Amino acid sequence: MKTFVMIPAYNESENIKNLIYKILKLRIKNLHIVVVDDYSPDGTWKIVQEISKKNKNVHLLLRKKDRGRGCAGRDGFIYCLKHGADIVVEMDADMSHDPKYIPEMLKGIKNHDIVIGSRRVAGAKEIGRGLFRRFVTYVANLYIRLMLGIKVRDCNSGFRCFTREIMEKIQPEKLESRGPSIVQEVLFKAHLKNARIKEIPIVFVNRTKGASKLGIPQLAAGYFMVLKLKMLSMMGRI
Ligand SMILES: Nc1nc2c(ncn2[C@@H]2O[C@H](COP(=O)(O)OP(=O)(O)OP(=O)(O)O)[C@@H](O)[C@H]2O)c(=O)[nH]1
Ligand SMILES: [Mg+2]
Repeated sequence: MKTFVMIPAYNESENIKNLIYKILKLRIKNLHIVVVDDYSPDGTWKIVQEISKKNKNVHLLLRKKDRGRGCAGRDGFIYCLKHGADIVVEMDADMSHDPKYIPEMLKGIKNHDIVIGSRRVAGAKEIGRGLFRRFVTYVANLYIRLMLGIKVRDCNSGFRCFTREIMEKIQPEKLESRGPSIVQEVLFKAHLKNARIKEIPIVFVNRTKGASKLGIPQLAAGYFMVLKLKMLSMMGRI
């Protein structure tokens, strides 16, 4: 079983090294890491490049145009499939997603298509996030669940594990989101393919280093994307 951990990263020079070594420390057999960096001005990609020279299981996918969380995620998924991944784990680079949950995800994926590291099931916790930020996520989550009819409790989690089979059905090359709405687009497309989805509780820790890339334009684009996905599915186009 070849597992790829796919990490989109932009200006995460303060986090990326720690994260990579934390994942490697898990000593999971046949695990590869690919960091998808959009030519970060802070040199995140150089750090990954250095580590990859010493560790053949660490890879850098450097993208020089077309910046965005969505485009990076799409190219990352394509990379994993092309390099023979049986399982793909996606996670953020900012240390909000603790790699310690990866073994449990890999256990859960044995009889599911997707395992989500969830902030909204019993036992989950969110640390360090203000009331306003949590409210923004709560409203977005409600909107997505109602619009797209998804039963998943945490539709905004970017900490997920996929089988190759479901990833191929999602068809990463056809993903349209340029920004963070790729998270919901992937979930909805998987839902339309009747994916068996499991949520496991995680403790989510707000980033302590580096800056957020999520702003009002990205949020607005996300709301629009959900509307578009709903329309396309009603027209039978997806
Ligand atoms: N390659 C690439 N990665 C990105 C881009 N924008 C965000 N990311 C990465 O995507 C992940 C999620 O981005 P964050 O800025 O943490 O967004 P968030 O988790 O929704 O919001 P906060 O944690 O509250 O700031 C992180 O690993 C980012 O480095 C981008 O344009 N290109
Ligand atoms: Mg984050």
